[in-house]
Amino acid sequence: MDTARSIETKIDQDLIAKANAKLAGDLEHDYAALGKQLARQGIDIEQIAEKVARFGVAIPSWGVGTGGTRFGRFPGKGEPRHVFDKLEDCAVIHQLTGATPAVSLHFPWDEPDDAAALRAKGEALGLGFAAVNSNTFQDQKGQARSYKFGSLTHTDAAVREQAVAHNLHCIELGKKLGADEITVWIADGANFPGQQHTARAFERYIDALARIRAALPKTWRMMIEHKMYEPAFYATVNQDWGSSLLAAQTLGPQVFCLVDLGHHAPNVNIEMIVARLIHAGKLGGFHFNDSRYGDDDLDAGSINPFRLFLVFNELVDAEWRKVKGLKLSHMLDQSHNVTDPIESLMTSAVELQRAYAQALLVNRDGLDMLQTANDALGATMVLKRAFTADVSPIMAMARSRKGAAIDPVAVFRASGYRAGCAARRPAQQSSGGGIV
Ligand code: RM4
Ligand code: MN
Ligand code: MN
Repeated sequence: MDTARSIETKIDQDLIAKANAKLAGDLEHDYAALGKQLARQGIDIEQIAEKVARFGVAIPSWGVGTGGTRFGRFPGKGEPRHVFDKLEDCAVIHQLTGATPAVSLHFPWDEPDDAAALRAKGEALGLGFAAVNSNTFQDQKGQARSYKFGSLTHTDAAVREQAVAHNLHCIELGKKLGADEITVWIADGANFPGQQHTARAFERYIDALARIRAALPKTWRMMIEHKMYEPAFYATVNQDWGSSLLAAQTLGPQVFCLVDLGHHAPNVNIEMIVARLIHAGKLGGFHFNDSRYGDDDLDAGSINPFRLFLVFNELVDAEWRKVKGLKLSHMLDQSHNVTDPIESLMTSAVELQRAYAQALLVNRDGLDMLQTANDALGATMVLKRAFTADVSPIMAMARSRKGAAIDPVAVFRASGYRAGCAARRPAQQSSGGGIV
């Protein structure tokens, strides 16, 4: 969805236009200079800019509230109180970046009293609904059975039943909102060797997922998300991409693997996992974030931008090879503990576009030749050349042409939006996502 279609703009469009006018001259100059530089490599900057402009990533509704750790949470002023407030913040992110046209909701955190009203609000704000997420990793008030020892893979069939029913409910809600995907991440696992029967837990996982899949509309996809550890510290049931792929293959054509960049051991080669899942026709999408040690949920590109580039390099390569049936859902999954979530989400979306733009600069035919000739240094230099290019003017131009902000953070700060939120949203317990 385009910002131009948005009815309720939260930040004065005039403020954006005025701020852009001040920067437009420099941007034209930088864009033209980069265009000349790329032309010498046979690259048409306009083609890159068009692709970057079309790139969108979904905002996780749980990311717009201040995050926390198990040691504490330090909420900022003007946090969203409920899903409607969250949508407004997401609309601001999209208004200023033009890069986040959809929102990924998490139930029951975002459970609406009136799904039609929520859908209408999204439409009014120019936002669509990406994958819905089920939550069977926390007990909710009034819930009959506890997830302390698992959900979809629990030893007690009644608990599994409850967890399946929740997922079916999420699908129903998603249908009402116009979504067409569900992401299932479970916390099920064990803290101690021997606690859980490794093989049987996985069998129960497949059985429960098969029941959810049976309720999927034909046009829907289910994505399953692996995670190495946390909250289970010895083993998780869907621990790694191998388990995830096995489950997705067993479950058939509507089930795909979702890669959350933070869900692997620190030195794992994620770009290779991406390539393998593409090969298997089972890569469904991403939860983008960055990490140094574990599932840190830091801002995309903030710790290891080269790794992010290498992931996008695989995606662009697959596009270049015209891999059939590749459909990817891009989502952020981050926790913002010390920054304004809106600022973090805006810059993260831009960092994804940066990695994408850089990957588009890779001379694929040249790389192919160098690889065939076993020219290791030459080949790696092709990637480095693309990665070290400053493509900022491309993203800025894409934003400017959409009426979004050339400098989103500066406009956000000048807009007083957060102070306005603080005045109209009295502090209270966040409605979820801010606490994990
Ligand atoms: C998990 C996982 C899921 C997300 C929850 C909040 O670690 O990344 O995708 O739904 O956190
Ligand atoms: Mn995730
Ligand atoms: Mn995670």
